[in-house]
Amino acid sequence: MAAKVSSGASGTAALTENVENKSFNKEKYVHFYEQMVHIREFEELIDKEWNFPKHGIGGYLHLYSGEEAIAVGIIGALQREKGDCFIGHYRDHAYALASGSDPGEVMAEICGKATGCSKGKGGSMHICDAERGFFGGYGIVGGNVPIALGLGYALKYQNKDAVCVCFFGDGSMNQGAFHETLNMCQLFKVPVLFVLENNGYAMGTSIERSHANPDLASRVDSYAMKHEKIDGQDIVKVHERVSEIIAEMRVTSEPFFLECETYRYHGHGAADGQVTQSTYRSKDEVEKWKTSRDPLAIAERILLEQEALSDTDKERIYQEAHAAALAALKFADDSPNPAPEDLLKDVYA
Ligand SMILES: Cc1ncc(C[n+]2csc(CCOP(=O)(O)OP(=O)(O)O)c2C)c(N)n1
Ligand SMILES: [Mg+2]
Repeated sequence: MAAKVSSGASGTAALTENVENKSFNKEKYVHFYEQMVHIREFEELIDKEWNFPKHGIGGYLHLYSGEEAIAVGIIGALQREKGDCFIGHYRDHAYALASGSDPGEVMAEICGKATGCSKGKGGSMHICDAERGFFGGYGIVGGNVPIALGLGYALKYQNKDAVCVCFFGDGSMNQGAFHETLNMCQLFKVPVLFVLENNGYAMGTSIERSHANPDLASRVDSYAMKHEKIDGQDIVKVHERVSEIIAEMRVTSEPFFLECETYRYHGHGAADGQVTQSTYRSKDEVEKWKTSRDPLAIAERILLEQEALSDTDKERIYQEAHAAALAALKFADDSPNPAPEDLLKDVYA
């Protein structure tokens, strides 16, 4: 079944209404917009280049294009100095880039180079940057969710007023460990913000075909956990609401479940091209999301309306982002492969 294009803030009037009641921080949202453009250009470049053997991009590659407002809006609400941390799944390049990781190191990891953030031993699904509080991407669907409970428990144990954010997809919600985690997290009052990136599909299977109750946020009622569903395409809505939720979590130390409605533009993985993609979702559906719900276009409209961005700025930001992505790829291409004698270093035996 098709993922409905949400009626969210697709019109200008709704966007204005969304920012009118807040003291709109132009500088912050221009920065978020720049981050989203950088992530989009980075990923679109990889999409073009991934099958050229010279880059050595091996294994899996899952792109985040279309979902950028979630990573940027939420990671932008974290405070590293307090000890906030986060963990993600395999669609993970954007988490690192949103937290300020070096794009060259992220690209080098994707290309399996020694200069990569996981020393070239993890690849695309295992980007991490513990210094920035990013405890990694994970290839096992739902595998990161119990780890988030451990990270959150450590924060509580250390008496920090910090939170752990756990990003995952709709597919994770049908894993047993997901449910054990939510039960324990609510029982022990552990400050984990569970962020469901609901893009309507787990690989080629729609929500309607795989979830007995397709109202996903309501499923956590079983654990008496607070939950909410928001439009994941509007960076202002995401960031403002998440900032409020996190501020409350710092005081209560209780978990929260946030469903963000979103859409991925590319196939599930780089090998799932447009041809296979059209067997489970129509080109028309993909186009509708791209043209009416694109997070970058929504941010642009808000910033133009607020006179925080001009067409010239927009052009410059895109050029800079494209140049940065090319520079990251060059850094990766010029970097050495991991040395054979380092094979067993930095890995668990
Ligand atoms: C435990 C486990 N089962 C199956 C897979 C194969 N698999 C990889 S991604 C995926 C779909 C997950 O979809 P979702 O959680 O909605 O995330 P999305 O790809 O939509 O971001 C599946 C079934 C896996 N990696 N791990
Ligand atoms: Mg999904």
